[in-house]
Amino acid sequence: MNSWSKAVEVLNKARSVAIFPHYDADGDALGSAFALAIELKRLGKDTCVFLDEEIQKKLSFISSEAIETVVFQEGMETRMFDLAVAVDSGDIKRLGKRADLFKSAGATIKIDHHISEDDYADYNFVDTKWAATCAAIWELLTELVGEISDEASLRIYTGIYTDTGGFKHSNTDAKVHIIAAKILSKLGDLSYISRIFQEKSKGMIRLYNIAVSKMEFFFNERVAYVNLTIEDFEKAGAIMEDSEGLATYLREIEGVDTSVFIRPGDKKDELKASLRSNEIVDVSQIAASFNGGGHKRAAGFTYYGDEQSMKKTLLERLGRALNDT
Ligand SMILES: [Mn+2]
Repeated sequence: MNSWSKAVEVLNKARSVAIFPHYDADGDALGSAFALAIELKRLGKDTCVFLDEEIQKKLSFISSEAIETVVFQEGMETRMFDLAVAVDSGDIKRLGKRADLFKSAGATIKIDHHISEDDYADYNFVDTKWAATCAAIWELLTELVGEISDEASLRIYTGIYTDTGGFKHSNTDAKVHIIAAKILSKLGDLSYISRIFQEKSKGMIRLYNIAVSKMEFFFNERVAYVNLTIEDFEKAGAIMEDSEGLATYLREIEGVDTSVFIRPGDKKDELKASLRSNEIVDVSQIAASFNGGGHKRAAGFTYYGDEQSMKKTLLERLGRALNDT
């Protein structure tokens, strides 16, 4: 018995499968969802991907016209599914409005690589050592179908590419290079994927400019902190998506271990914090202390209240984490 045999058994038995990436779906969540959906459809299963919101334009190439994709709305009529699979979603809250729909399926599976205690599915396949959920999906599909299609392979490559920051972050391991090598040997030049993710809108460049002018440093310049307000976004002519990558950018500053990027959330008094670190602070622990989550080197949380009080508490905790080591 290998570790995927139960998942293979449950997937084989199901005739209809609903797939759930987390809300604010990123490359790994969408790559996992569509790679799995494409292969399940190939096996003749009734397959649907449920999302909390429309896919952002940049990531729309990961979706597939061949796959039924539904943006879920409260009260929406949906059919019953034999099986629901959540991908890249550490806890049930990450499924947003779709949590009840997920739980209503005949059986549930979670496949994920975030630090979490929430085993919310009937069958939980979780390993924080997977660089991306797409790396787990590759293993699972290899067991399930043998030869993975080019369409699914492309999506797996994309998820691995995004979660490893283009094979640069500390989670980049031999396994993802082996998977990528197998995919590249089939699909050839995939450099257009890195071009898609490196491309920056003018709004983004103007926003980065404002961010640089607002940077603050703490603890002997080992923490870089930027808070961008609605007014900053307006001044830059930028949309929320344009702030992506900003936390990672701040982490690249010489001498910085941990970067913090704060932006407004969707609701009033809601703040979204993104944390990145190089080698000292375990930002997943800091994020967890604010009811957030993530990985050791990349995590985030949502805060309700004013920025100054959040900043005070956050800096105290970061200071402690830096001195503890
Ligand atoms: Mn992921």
